[in-house]
Amino acid sequence: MSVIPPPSSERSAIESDAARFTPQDASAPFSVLVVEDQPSMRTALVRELHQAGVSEVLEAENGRAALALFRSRRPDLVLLDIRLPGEDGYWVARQLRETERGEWTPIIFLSGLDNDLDVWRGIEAGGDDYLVKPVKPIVLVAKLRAMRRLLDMRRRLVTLSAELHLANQKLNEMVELDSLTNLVNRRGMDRMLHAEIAAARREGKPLTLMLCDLDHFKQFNDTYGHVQGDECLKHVGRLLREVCVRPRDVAARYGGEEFALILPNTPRSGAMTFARALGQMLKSLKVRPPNAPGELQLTLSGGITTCIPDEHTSAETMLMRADEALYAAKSQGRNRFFSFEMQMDTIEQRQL
Ligand code: GH3
Ligand code: MG
Ligand code: MG
Ligand code: MG
Repeated sequence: MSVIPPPSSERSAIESDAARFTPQDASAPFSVLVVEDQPSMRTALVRELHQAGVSEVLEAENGRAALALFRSRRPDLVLLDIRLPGEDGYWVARQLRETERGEWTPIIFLSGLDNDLDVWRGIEAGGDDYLVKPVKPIVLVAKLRAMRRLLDMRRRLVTLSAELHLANQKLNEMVELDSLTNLVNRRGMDRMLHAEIAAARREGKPLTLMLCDLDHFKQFNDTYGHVQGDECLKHVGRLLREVCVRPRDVAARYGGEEFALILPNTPRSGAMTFARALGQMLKSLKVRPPNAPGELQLTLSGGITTCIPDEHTSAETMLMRADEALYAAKSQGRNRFFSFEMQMDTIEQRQL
């Protein structure tokens, strides 16, 4: 059996165009795996493929060799004979599809004449098209083109959907970002707090939530203007980001001049250390609005709650508790941290 050329009449009109399999991107390599046990048929197919401009042709004479080549070389298309010694073409097609997992390589079956059932079973096994042997070169090239077109389209779709996925991710991040301070916003904080409560509950680890509020910030705005107020918020945002050194610590802008810190795996003692460090850092942060008489010292008050979450713990209960603690810190004179669990409004705290 050999590859037979198209009749001369068929060739004349379309020969120049059809003789070569011209991929859309001519520079892109295209490889074909030929699985055919008959040497003469295989040789003829390989020759035709080379003539058609296929850059790489791989050959296998049985199913197992085909599978090994497919796995190691990943051709762009497979020409697969149905009748093979040992495992048949249907088996090979099923194995190839299983190997791919989510990818797609066109498979064109090679079947004998008058074998409609072969074709049916071939498509059922995962084939995409078929060619009747002996194969006409013009039909072979036409099918290669059609498959290449589908393959290109699919690859573009895959690229597009990956880009879309990335854009979506970016959009989600933007939706959860506060544009003034670049900290996570309230929406992001809510999501992360829910997630960290669930994680801490699962792991049986302590979780600390801290709500911080700048002291007398209205007065600052009224005296130095909103623009200077915004600058202050940016400084504080940077400082909070710096103080969150562990990868899962989150600093968020809760709203206005209020900030929230989510500190996973942080017990009361750790929360205390953290509050001290934050107080020290804030002390060294000096701001000087142009219309101010000199450097100004910002202060903030913080409400802290720490717990190992159980089934009654929710983001709402933790926020409420931190907010109550914040209120206590404010009413006890500001510039301090307070926690009901620790009753940490000590002299030391007052000196922060
Ligand atoms: P307290 O110590 O009790 O917290 O007093 P406070 O003045 O900080 O609190 P209050 O709630 O009375 O006022 C908060 C002020 O924060 C009001 C507003 O001037 C200021 N503020 C809130 N959001 C922004 C913002 O995005 N930019 C600026 N510049 N100021 C803000
Ligand atoms: Mg055969
Ligand atoms: Mg406030
Ligand atoms: Mg305030």
